[in-house]
Amino acid sequence: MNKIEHIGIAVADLQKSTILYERLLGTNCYKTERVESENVDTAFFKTGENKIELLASTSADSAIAKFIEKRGEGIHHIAFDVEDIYTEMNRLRKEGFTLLSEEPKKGADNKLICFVHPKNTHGVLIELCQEIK
Ligand code: CMX
Repeated sequence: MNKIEHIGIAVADLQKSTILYERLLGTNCYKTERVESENVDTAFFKTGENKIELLASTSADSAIAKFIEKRGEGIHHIAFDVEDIYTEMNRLRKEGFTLLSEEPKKGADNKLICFVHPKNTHGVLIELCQEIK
């Protein structure tokens, strides 16, 4: 894995949280995007080499809605940039990790993504993401 690509933060109100993170980071959100397949609206910020992704649910039964209901707002996942997501998924399968999808999915910000179950990783949801070239 190359580097931390972004940290995902689950929020209840994307508009309010975007204003707050713009004040916090001293930089404007550079992109908002709805990801239908994940039932989320996202807002992205650049912080040097890395990014912050705010995630708000668009449906009551989404992963983000369930997360906030159970654990409240906060850090939802850490995403690692990978060169080739298929190679990395195979490597992790062989290492015994549980991947949350058989195939990569199209995620926000022009990425192919796949998640690793947090039960394998000491309670931290890990995302692999590969830039779509
Ligand atoms: N980080 C750490 N633990 C998490 C978690 C997270 N983000 N989300 C859920 N969990 C924990 C729960 O607290 C619960 O723990 P306990 O068993 O100790 O109570 C356990 O995982 C099972 O959780 P659950 O509420 O029963 O939820 P599910 O099993 O239905 O789903 C998960 C959990 C991680 C498999 C599911 O959220 C998933 O598939 N996530 C991947 C997709 C996703 O998160 N999409 C949103 C982001 C999309 C994007 O970045 O674009």
